[in-house]
Formats: sequence, structure tokens, C-alpha cells
Amino acid sequence: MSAANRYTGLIDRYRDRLPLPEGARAVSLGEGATPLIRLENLPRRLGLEVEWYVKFEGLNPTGSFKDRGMTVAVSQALAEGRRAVVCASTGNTSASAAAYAARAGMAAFVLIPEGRIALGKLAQAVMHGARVLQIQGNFDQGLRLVRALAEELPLAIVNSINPYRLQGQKTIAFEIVEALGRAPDYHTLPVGNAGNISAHWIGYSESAGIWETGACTHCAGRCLLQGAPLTDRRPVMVGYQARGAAPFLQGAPVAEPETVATAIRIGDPQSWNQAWAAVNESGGWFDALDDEAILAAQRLLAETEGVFCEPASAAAVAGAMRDLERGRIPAGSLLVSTLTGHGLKDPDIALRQTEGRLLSVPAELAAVREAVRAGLEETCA
Ligand code: AN7
Repeated sequence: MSAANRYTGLIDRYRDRLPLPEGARAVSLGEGATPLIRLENLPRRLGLEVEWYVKFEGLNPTGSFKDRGMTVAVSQALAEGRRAVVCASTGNTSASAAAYAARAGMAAFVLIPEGRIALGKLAQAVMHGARVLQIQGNFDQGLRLVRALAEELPLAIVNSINPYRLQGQKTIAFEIVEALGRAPDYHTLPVGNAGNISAHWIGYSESAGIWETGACTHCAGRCLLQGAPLTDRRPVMVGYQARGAAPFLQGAPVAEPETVATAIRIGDPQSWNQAWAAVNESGGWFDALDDEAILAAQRLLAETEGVFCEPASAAAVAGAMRDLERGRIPAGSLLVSTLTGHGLKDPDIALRQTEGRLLSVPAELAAVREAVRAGLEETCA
């Protein structure tokens, strides 16, 4: 068996478009190359005329899009001779930082809001050997502490205020443009700290041959896409927030963000200007969704398409459903939604929503047959 065609992650795939020093070791777990799944049953069920794909980032090595940024940020930190990374996190960043630090042989310190991160993410951070500091505060407070800490101690911050994170995450747009042969008309995604929408916009812009010289402050332009543009357009960017954590709708930071989608329970987004630029330059918008709408979309996607994303990710689908229904995203559009994380990250929320579906049946054929018959009548009626 030959390993010649083995996929080895997005740094090996896109090194010529990433700002890493020559010869820097790629700290990789094979991230990227996630499936772009066309939705079939869900739009049909809702009577929506749309060519709609989801980019399932939950299938990255640690189950979220953070791995795209982490491979580059940790590789850069290692190249700089750093021995330890630090982050504040609503969960996924901590899981990813812990895994990539383990891979690099570095220490990881993660600050998380005590009791407010999904179980799977906590398990990951602990299993990968990170020092987990549960703070009696939220993500925004955690990030302020991390900034202060890194002033005093030799720690590489791997939150998305580290520009290498966005450079890695821009590759999602490269993959989408390659897969579709063009950029979509619309792109929807959830927005928390706003790094990801900013990274999408960098990636789509570079794919279209449009770049800011200052887009990367570290590589002096080496990361600029060489050669001909891969697409003649950029998508309209649409960012969705949870109603209780919607600073982009308020136009100002929210002091006490609240939502069932703990991944995006963020009130003071750090990539504020870049996210506004993505939305304004693309002719897009921000909007907010109730927790109920987010969870309903999570269930609908899981039930109709077999795709299980975490609640925050479902905001990208819930919002698009609403905007398609009211024509803000026009019929016939080519639409891509980013599913940022895997549903298994947050088993508590999944089970809490589906309690009534669990049947308790005696281990006897008659009882089991009866239960299955009833189910068959319901589903095949
Ligand atoms: C599943 O892990 O901020 O707007 O600390 O985990 O780039 O912040 C997570 C964010 C969307 C929002 N979906 O992305 C963290 C963290 C999921 C997420 C977002 C996050 P950004």
C-alpha cells in the first residue's frame, strides 16, 4: 500500500498561500478537506428553491473549524520557539488548542467559563492534557485575562486575535471555490468572536484576486495568492447571532451574553471591524435568532439530512431558512452555510431536546413488536 496520495492537512495543501516561515514544521492532524454536502430533503420539505450546501466543519480532527486556524497558529508558535500556548474559550478553541499543543509537544493553558461549556469540549481539553482553568466569568472576561497574562509570561495566544488563526481559517473559502468552480452567491455562518466570518472573507477575496496588503501583518505579502483568480465573484456574507448574544445587532458590546448555543455566548467580539467590513463590502447583513429557532434547525437538519451539528452551527441554517422564506436570499441562489462544529460536542443539549423520543420497553418480543408496529404506522402513514 502506498501513502503517496495521503492527505496531510491544509498547510501541506496550501503552504504557498499561508504566511509560515520557509521550512516550518506543519503541526497537523489532517484538518481541512471537509465535505461540502448538498441539502436535498430539507429544502424540499420547506418548499425552498435553492442550491444549498453545508460545509461540515464538524468533521475536522477535533470536531470544529478551529483546527484550520490552530494548525497554522501552533506551527507558527513552534517555529518561533514558543513552549506554551494559551487561550480563552467557549469550548472549541480549547479543545483544538489542547490537541495541537499535544501534537507539537507544547503545553496548553485554557481559560473557560465554569459550567458553561459543552461536555464534549471539556472532555477533549482535559484528555489532551491542557491545564484547564475554569473561571467564574464569561469568555470576554477570559480573553481579557489571557491578553494580560501573555504580557507577563512566555505564552503564545492562540485565540483568533492571533492573525495566523484567520490565515488558516481562510482556507475554507479556497476549498469551497475549488469544489463549486466559483464562489457561491450567498454564504451564511454563525458569528461569535467574529474571527471566522473575517477569515471567510479573506479567503474569498484572495480567491477572487482581491487582497489587502495589510491582510496579514506577518508575511509581507508572501501569502498573497499567486496567479490567476479562481473565481470572478465573492459571496454576500450573512452572519447570524443568538438573540441574547448579538452585539452586531446592538451595535455595541453586550455585557452579559446568554444563549443555549454556548459556543457563541460572546458579548465583545474582537474582530469587530473586519467582520463589519466583510458584511458591508459584500452587501450582506447580520441578524439574530431565538434559541428555539436555532435548536429547531439543529433537529431538522439532523432528522432530514443525517447531519448533526452543534447548536451554534445550526444558527447558519436557521437564519438561512428564514431569509430564504422571506426572499431576502432570493430563490434560485447558490448558497453555502458553514456548520462550524459537530453535534456530538454537546450531547446534553441534544438529549434535552429529544427526551420524549426515548422509549422504555421490556425485553420481550411482544412488547418490542408492539412498539415497532406503532412506529411503523407513524412513519409510513
Ligand atoms: C461551533 O471556542 O469562540 O465568530 O472559544 O465554537 O469566529 O468566534 C468558538 C466560536 C461558531 C463562532 N461556531 O466563531 C471558542 C469560540 C462554533 C464555535 C463560533 C464558535 P467566531
